[in-house]
Formats: sequence, C-alpha cells, structure tokens
Amino acid sequence: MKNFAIVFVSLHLLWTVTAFKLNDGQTSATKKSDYVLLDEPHPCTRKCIQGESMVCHYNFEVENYYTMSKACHDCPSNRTDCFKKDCIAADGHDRALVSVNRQIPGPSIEVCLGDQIIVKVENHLMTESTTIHWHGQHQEATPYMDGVPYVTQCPIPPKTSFTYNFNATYAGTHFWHSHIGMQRVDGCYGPLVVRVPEESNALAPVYDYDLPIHTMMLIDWEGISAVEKFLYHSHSIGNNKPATLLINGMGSQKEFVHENKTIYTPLARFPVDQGYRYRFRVINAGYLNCPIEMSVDNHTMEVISSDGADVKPVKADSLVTYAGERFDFVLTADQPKSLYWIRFRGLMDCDERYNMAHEAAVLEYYTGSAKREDDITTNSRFLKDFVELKDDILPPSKPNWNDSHKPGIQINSLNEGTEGKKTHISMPELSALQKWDRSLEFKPDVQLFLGYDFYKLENYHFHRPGYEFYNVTPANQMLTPQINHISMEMPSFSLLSQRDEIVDDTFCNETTVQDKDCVNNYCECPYVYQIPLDAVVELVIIDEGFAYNANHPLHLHGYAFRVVAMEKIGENVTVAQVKERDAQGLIKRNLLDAPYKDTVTVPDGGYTIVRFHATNPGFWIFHCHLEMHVEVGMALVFKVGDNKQMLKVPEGFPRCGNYAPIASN
Ligand SMILES: *[C@@H]1O[C@H](CO)[C@@H](O)[C@H](O)[C@H]1NC(C)=O
Ligand SMILES: *[C@@H]1O[C@H](CO)[C@@H](O)[C@H](O)[C@H]1NC(C)=O
Ligand SMILES: *[C@@H]1O[C@H](CO)[C@@H](O)[C@H](O)[C@H]1NC(C)=O
Ligand SMILES: *[C@@H]1O[C@H](CO)[C@@H](O)[C@H](O)[C@H]1NC(C)=O
Ligand SMILES: *[C@@H]1O[C@H](CO)[C@@H](O)[C@H](O)[C@H]1NC(C)=O
Ligand SMILES: *[C@@H]1O[C@H](CO)[C@@H](O)[C@H](O)[C@H]1NC(C)=O
Ligand SMILES: *[C@@H]1O[C@H](CO)[C@@H](O)[C@H](O)[C@H]1NC(C)=O
Ligand SMILES: [Cu+2]
Repeated sequence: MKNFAIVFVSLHLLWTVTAFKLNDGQTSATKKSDYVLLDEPHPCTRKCIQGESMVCHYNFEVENYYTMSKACHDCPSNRTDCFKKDCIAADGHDRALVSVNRQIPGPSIEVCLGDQIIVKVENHLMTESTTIHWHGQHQEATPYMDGVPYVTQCPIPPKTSFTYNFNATYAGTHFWHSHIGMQRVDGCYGPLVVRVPEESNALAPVYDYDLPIHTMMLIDWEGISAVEKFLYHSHSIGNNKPATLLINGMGSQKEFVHENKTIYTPLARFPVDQGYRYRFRVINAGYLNCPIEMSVDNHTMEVISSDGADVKPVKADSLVTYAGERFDFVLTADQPKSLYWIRFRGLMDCDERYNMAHEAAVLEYYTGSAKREDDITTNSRFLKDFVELKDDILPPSKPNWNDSHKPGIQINSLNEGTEGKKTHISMPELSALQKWDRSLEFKPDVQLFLGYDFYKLENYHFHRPGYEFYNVTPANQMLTPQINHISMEMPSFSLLSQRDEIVDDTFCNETTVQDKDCVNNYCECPYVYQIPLDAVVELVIIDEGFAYNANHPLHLHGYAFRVVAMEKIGENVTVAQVKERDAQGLIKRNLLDAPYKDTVTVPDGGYTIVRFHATNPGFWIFHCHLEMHVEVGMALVFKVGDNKQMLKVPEGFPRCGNYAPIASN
C-alpha cells in the first residue's frame, strides 16, 4: 500500500506540469506537496495485476463553463496560473464550454480490464439534458449503459443524475463523451484507458513505459461555442470550418502582451527519458470535417493499436486520425536530449483552402541528473524531476500549417485505399493480433449497402416556404447528409429500455419509405435495420462523393468490426457501381487478419467494408462521428435480435416519452 501512495503523488506532480488533469475520484489521500494543484489521482490508475479487479467510482459534474475564467488569475502572464485548478486556458480565446469537473479534457478514467466502472453523472447544465457514451466499450452485459439518448436510455434532465455502472471489457485506448447535441465538442469529453496485466499483453515486449501522461486528446476548436457555429452555418452564411486544434485542451493561438513581449497560453508537453520506449495513446475527439495529420520531429511512430485493438507493429513517419478514432504508437526516445516539436495539422475543411488549422506540442527529454529508479512497475521513475514547471522553453520556430507535413510513410491517409502508393498504409493493410474468427468467413449472412452523400433537398429544418433551397444564395443552401436517402429521426422514447412501447410501424427502412421518393424529397423517420442474432454482417459503406470532398468517420456502437476493404474509386461513385464491382469479384477483401476497429473513414468517391458478428443483442446506433452530421440525422440503428433476446433493463430505469391528455369523451 505504501508503494501505491508514492506512485500517486509522483504521478500527480507530473500531471500538474502537462496539465493532463486528473479526475475528482472519490479518494481522500492527503496532499503531500505544495505542487498539488489538482486532486489526487484515482486509485484505479494502477499497474494491472492478473485476477485483481477493482470497483472504480467517479463523479462527473457536467456544467456550462468558460475558458480563461477567474480561476486563471494572471494566466498567461503568470504561467503557473494557467495550471490552476478550474482554469481552462484552451488556446487563450474566451468562449463558453460544457465541461466536466471544470477540466478539458475531462477526468481521465484509467482502469484495468475487468474493473467495474461506476460514474455518477450529475447534470448541472442550465437548460440541456445530457448522456455519456463510453466509446469503445461495447456493453455486452449492460446494453442500457451505452449512453445514447432515445436508443438505450432517456436523456438525463438538468438537475438530475444518472449513475453509469458497467465493467471494462475492452482493453486499450478509448474515450467517453456526451452523446447529445454539440456538448462533446464544447468540452464534454475525456480519456477512457483500459490496461491489461503484463502477462496478457502481447505488445509488452515492444515498449518500456505506458504512462497516463502520454495520452493525447486531439480536437478541432473554435472561438465560439459549437451550437452558435452550427446555427450560424445551418440558418445563415456561417461556415463549418474549424479555426484551430487543441492538444489535451491546450493551444497557443491568442496573442497576449506581457512586458512588451508577445506571449501565449501553454502548449501540451510530453516528457520522456532518453533510452526508453514509450506507449503513446492518441484520441481524436474531433468535431468538424478535419482529419488530423501528426508527426514527431526526429522520431518515428510505431503504430501498435487502433481503437483499442492491437495490430502487428508498423513504423510510420506520420499518422492521420479521424473523429472518434484512437491510435497507440511507440516512440523510442533515442535522440539527443532536447526538445522536439510534435506537429498536428488539419486536413479537408482545415487545410490551406480555409483556416490552416494546426497546433503543436512538445516532446521533452529529461535533462536532470536525479537518480533514476529503474522499476517500471511503479511508474514513478524520474517523474519528480519534471516538477519545476518547465515554463515556456520551446524548440525553435513554432510550426505553421505548411511545415507540419512530414514526408515518408503515412498510416490511415486521407482518401487512400489499399491500391495506394507504397508510402501509404491503409487500415485493411494492418494485421490484427486477434486471430481469425467467424466475422471473416467468406460469405456473410447479411450484406448491407450503405450509400451516403450530401443532397440538395427541401429539408424543412433549414428550408421552408419563402426560403426554399433554390430560392436562397448558394452560401445559404444547406445540403443534407443522409445514409440511403433517409435521415434518422429519434423516437420520443428510449428503444432499448422502453421496447415494450415499440409498435408495428415504429421503425422505417428503405422498404417502408419506398413510395415517398426519398431521392427527391426529404425523408426523416426512425431508421432501424433488423439483424438476426448471431448473423455475420457485412456493411459496404459507400461515400458517393458527388457533393463536396468530405470525409465521414463512421462509428458503430455495441461492436468492434473488422475493416476488410477500403478503396477510392474516383471523384464519385454510385451504390450500383460498387454492387456491380462486387458481383464481378473485383473487390479485394482482407479475410485473413483484417484489423478490428469501431470507427473508420471512407474515401470520398469510394468504399470501406466492415464485418461484425452480431452476438450482442440490443439497439445499436451507427453514425457519422462529425457532430454537425449526426445532429442532422446521419445515423441509423441496428436492432440485433428480438426484444426477448435482449437483457432485462434494471428496475426503476428512467422512462421518457410524449404526453397528451386523454380526451374525455
Ligand atoms: C505566479 O502565481 C503564483 C501563484 O499562483 C505565485 O506564487 C507566483 O509568485 C507568481 N509568479 C509571478 C512571477 O508573479
Ligand atoms: C462485473 O464484474 C464483476 C467482477 O469484477 C462481476 O461480479 C459482475 O457480475 C460484473 N458485472 C456485469 C454486469 O457483468
Ligand atoms: C515597454 O515598452 C515601453 C515603450 O517602448 C517602455 O517605456 C517600457 O519600459 C517597456 N516596458 C517593459 C516592462 O519593458
Ligand atoms: C533533428 O533532425 C534534423 C534534420 O535531420 C537535424 O538537423 C537536427 O539536428 C535534429 N535535432 C536534434 C536535436 O538532434
Ligand atoms: C503557406 O503556404 C501558402 C501557400 O503555399 C502561402 O500562401 C502562405 O503564406 C504560407 N504560410 C506560411 C505561414 O508560411
Ligand atoms: C424493413 O421494414 C419492413 C417493414 O417493417 C420489415 O418487414 C423489414 O424486415 C425491414 N427490413 C430490415 C432489414 O430491417
Ligand atoms: C464525377 O467524377 C467525374 C470524374 O471522375 C467527373 O468528370 C464528374 O464531373 C463527376 N460528377 C459529378 C456530378 O461531380
Ligand atoms: Cu459525416
């Protein structure tokens, strides 16, 4: 027990430096140092030992908050102040937030596989309801804990709380985030990391350290709240292009003047010690159409895992991540002791045509001379020495967007399939460490073609008589992103937890809307596909690519899937063309060792094919992870199994729905 106490204090000290803020877990360890600005780390953040699981409690206070608040005092003139409790400096701009425990990212949940996670979510928002989704945990034993409003539970109203209670069953790098409206991208997100004991970690030999301080959460960012941006874009001439990026909630964008010098809010720093190999965990919590390319100066990244699932290690010079994806890589600290830039730049709507959104972080080699404890089991080695807040010493010349591209091998490139150039490695070319299973059998039981694009429709949310689609200036024309020409309309009650209320015509699909001509008319309904339990399902996801050059990361709840194919065909493609190719046997699938993921991109004018074995009964949403798209219905729900094959909902589970007085006669 004594050992643990030491670990927590030292870890914590380092955290204050990197500002990867810890959660307000229900621990009451005494504070041991003046440097302790935040609460103590959580006891569940520990070295995992076979057969030793814990019950991990967390308390989330979701509230409306603000950057550069009074808690920031003299930040950034006084740098120390930027790291004060409740200070969210972000990139220095003032704006409204939705935060959890006044931190961005919110509390980091770090547990061991098999631990029980209990999170009391208190909704302190002024007017909005909320829910929290545990992205990457597929909730086999607790489907009603998935956190999707109107699908697995009712929204949590303001002034009330909902306690999530589930076991960590998927190892790896995941995250949690609000699943309502724009709350995630206003700050309601945080890491969820599930570690395993060394004996069961196939990748243990490829790195020395796996430290909480090496988690990187990326997001595209803006000086205004997401709802404001969404409304300005949807109803007026506002654009949907991000301004900048944040790394672990930090950035240096707004200029401040102090003693006649231009200064900025601090950047994220990632300390390493020369001669060791570190596991980094990257989480893209992205908002808009802004894939993020990253690289580390003078170092390669050895990718070992994506969306929590291990792959055969592959070395790369740069990596592209899309909203909702996670990648783990090993960085070998084999360079001279120095400071190095970690460069991030946005692609697509973040590229040189728009705001050239970019940001940087610092890889910092330890240069002190303190004695090292070479015991990786405690995670405590050298951490203490980072306590002198390493102020603002940066490597030379802060990167701009132009010089944030590193040539060489790139993983998960934009719009590249497996026929790509030698310098690109796409997802189906990575090899899963998980062995072959039924999801890879030659012929799936169910094959679904899901085609999408942006369509010019009279979508009454944005266009009404007097300002019809063709009756406004192009800047004001809102195209509608849809899957198979249907927009998801959420029901008024929660499908899983109130499935007793589902009637014959509750759901729609292409068949039920056949007579509505949804290619030319806006169709919106509760879009649900029924999948028999135990079926092997293949989704052929097609980005038709006619309108815009967009890039949609698709996320499936309830399952990890194998990414068996990915191809760019041209500037545009139709579902019929892809069906034809498949019929002719021209689609190449990796049915040997395709990697597992739960979020994947599709090349614009191309397709991505994924497979899953439908063994988890329930209602599972499948959606675009770009906030502005899922919000307008770019989603559908898979109903797997019959109602009676689904697990019973706990007694007293909250219910919701419409009400109208019963007519008296
Ligand atoms: C910065 O603020 C801290 C308290 O937050 C204070 O102890 C320190 O003296 C300040 N530094 C300067 C240079 O004013
Ligand atoms: C969670 O794990 C614990 C053991 O760690 C077990 O007792 C419990 O039944 C599990 N809960 C569920 C819902 O599977
Ligand atoms: C800032 O510049 C002004 C004018 O150049 C000068 O008078 C002042 O002393 C400077 N202040 C500091 C803190 O250097
Ligand atoms: C990093 O690499 C560049 C280009 O190869 C080289 O000029 C520079 O000296 C290296 N930096 C360090 C600190 O070794
Ligand atoms: C980046 O490149 C663009 C076009 O190549 C150029 O217009 C711009 O000035 C460059 N910006 C910087 C900061 O170098
Ligand atoms: C589509 O809806 C019809 C009518 O409700 C239903 O019979 C059919 O099974 C549905 N198809 C799928 C794949 O869910
Ligand atoms: C589709 O792509 C082709 C080139 O691949 C292009 O000539 C054509 O204009 C595109 N059609 C539309 C509607 O964008
Ligand atoms: Cu999308």
